[in-house]
Amino acid sequence: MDQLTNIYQSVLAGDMGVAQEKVRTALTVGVSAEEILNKGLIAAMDEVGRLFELGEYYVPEMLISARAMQAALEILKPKLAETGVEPIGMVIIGTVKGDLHDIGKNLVAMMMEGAGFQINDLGSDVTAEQFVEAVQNGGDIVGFSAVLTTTMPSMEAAIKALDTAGLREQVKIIVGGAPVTPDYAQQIGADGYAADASRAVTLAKSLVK
Ligand code: B1M
Repeated sequence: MDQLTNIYQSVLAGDMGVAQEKVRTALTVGVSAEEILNKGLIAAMDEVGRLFELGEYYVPEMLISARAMQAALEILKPKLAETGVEPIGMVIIGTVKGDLHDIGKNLVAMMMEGAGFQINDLGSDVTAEQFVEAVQNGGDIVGFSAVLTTTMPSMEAAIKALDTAGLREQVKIIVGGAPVTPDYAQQIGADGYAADASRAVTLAKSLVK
């Protein structure tokens, strides 16, 4: 089995220790962090989602695969966040209310950090009030992540809360997550949408210029 297949299989099996070991090995033999991320880790999570839809995986299997992915990401983090530059802006980021999916959000935060942004990561299941409170303490960009179709409206609620608090014009708002689209972003009054973590970085940089 090649390096990427090993990583893919370990996440699918939910084996944290093996996933970390395989990522370390792949890095040692020169596989790039981007390839490990996209062809190993994210590909495995897509397969987990497919197996869940087929009824072959249940929530516990999704959870242990997610833990293996998070553990593997910790090994990749120094590579993804390699930087030496001064902070170029502060990003407040969180997965919105009702949504516990934090892997994509963590990835966006990691790559933003790598690009030189200071990060205030509020975690997952973040309420509109928590976003408002964070913006009151400073920030240039607010990033909302939603992975469930049912939690997308929480993004709009948070934008409305920032508006009501008189803070909307102080920050740029970017949104993302698997079910989110550019049209939806525009409809709820966000300043931008990004399909993945590296596009989120490009977008954030363009917004702080
Ligand atoms: Co859940 N889950 N889950 N789950 N889960 C999905 C999302 C699902 C698509 C699976 C499926 O049916 N195929 C489905 C959602 C269906 C829908 O809404 N359309 C689903 C469901 C139904 C559920 C539950 C309701 C299941 C249940 O309880 N019956 C439940 C909901 C819990 C809740 O949140 N309230 C649930 C629970 C869970 C776990 C807790 C077990 C676990 C999450 C653990 C964790 O995150 N710590 C989990 C997992 C792991 C998944 C899958 C398998 C993987 C998600 C993931 O991490 N993907 C997922 C299936 C899938 O995605 N294929 C699934 C990898 C990650 C890198 O991708 O998050 O999309 P993603 O992030 C991407 C982009 O979207 C983008 O960048 C990232 C890549 O670079 N992006 C941004 C994300 N945020 C961004 C923000 C930005 C910009 C870009 O700017 C700010």
